[in-house]
Amino acid sequence: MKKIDRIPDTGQQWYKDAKYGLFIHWGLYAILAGEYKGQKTDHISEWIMNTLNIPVEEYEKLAGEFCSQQFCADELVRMAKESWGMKYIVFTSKHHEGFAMYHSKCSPYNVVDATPCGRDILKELADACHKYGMKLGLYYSQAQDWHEPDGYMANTMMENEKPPVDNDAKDFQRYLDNKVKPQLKELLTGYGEISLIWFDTPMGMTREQSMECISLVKSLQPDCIISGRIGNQLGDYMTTGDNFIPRLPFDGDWELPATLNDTWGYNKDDNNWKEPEQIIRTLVKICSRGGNYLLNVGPRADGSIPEKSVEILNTVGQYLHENGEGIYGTQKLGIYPYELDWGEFTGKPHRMFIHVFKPCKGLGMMNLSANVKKAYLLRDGSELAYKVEETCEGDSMVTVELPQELRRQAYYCVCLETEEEWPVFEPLRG
Ligand code: H79
Repeated sequence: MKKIDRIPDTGQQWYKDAKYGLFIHWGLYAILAGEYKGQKTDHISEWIMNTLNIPVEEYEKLAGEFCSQQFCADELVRMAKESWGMKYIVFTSKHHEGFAMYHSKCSPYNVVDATPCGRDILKELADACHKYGMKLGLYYSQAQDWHEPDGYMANTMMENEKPPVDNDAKDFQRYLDNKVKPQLKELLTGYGEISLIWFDTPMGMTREQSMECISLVKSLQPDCIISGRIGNQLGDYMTTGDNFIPRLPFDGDWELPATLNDTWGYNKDDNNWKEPEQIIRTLVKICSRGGNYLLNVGPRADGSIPEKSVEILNTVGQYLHENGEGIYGTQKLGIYPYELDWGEFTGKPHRMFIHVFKPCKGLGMMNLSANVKKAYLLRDGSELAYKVEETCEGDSMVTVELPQELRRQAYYCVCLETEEEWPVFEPLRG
């Protein structure tokens, strides 16, 4: 595929400043929790219908078991905002399985009409987001729909047999006109302000078909951001590969969608949780390269959030509570020319933030050229001594000195106030 160079821009300051959001993957797959008729899936759990070849008529029956009695949108949104420090939420309104997690009038395969509890989950979530001033985005699988014969990857499956999917033989446009567009219209007219639509896996969609979705969204809510995965490079920002971190700063708006374990939807057997420290380092790396981190939780079928997810996110939230000034609203700096195993940098005009991940004797930054006015520990404002010098080899060098007790610590942030708007990282020279 040939890619054109273009700097993606959402034009939305809230998105550029947000840095950290909550992805929620919740659908019928949560009922199976990674296992169907005694068989466990090796893959991401929301793909179980496809990977274990479950026929549509069988999978549909799950809706009759969906009970969301533990789900409390108010509590979840409050926790995401206050404890976890997240600035936006993206919720799966319809994943590849084709099931709408809101009251759709154009498909009875939805959480109100097809389940015993009949609650409009999206309505509850949207109300809570609007109450707490949390930006709300909706994941919508526009190309894959395994419930509709004309959706990509939908099979007419026979027991224990999986014919290869011939996506080309489908009338994809018919599905787009009859389900996608009417549902997008419902989502953008029935739930108040929607700040982002998170399209995914465009597959064979043509440029015209991607444009049709975009035009519809923008005609209903002009400020609504379109994710990179609408396809044909027409998104408002660049979406990285799932769980892939760009090595270098990227020009333009971008976002990394990521998991806390190895699945998006709930899987009862997946305990491969990342450490909170790893999440913090990833968040800082992403900020240092100019992006946003969209981090996932997969609620259980009853709507409860796995305790381990809560624990990890709470710990990350504490870092943000103390050091958020060095995360939210920050921008990428230039490319620092040396490997640093102890930290990463983020910036705001006249302020450079040094996030420290390891116990250090002092913070020495070779090839950093800046007129430093002040250095202080971000969490309490206590001033730190520093030296600005030139090495014997003629390179610039800034060193922040650390008091004894800080030398033993990790996961703190130091702010350098500089005369210059942006510090200069001098390139290596021969
Ligand atoms: O919503 C999450 C994923 O379900 C969705 N994007 C994120 C945000 C996604 N859709 N497709 N993919 C990710 C790529 C998936 C590829 C695989 Fe598979 C699914 C690898 C293993 C399971 C398909 C089935 C390819 C091999 C088996």
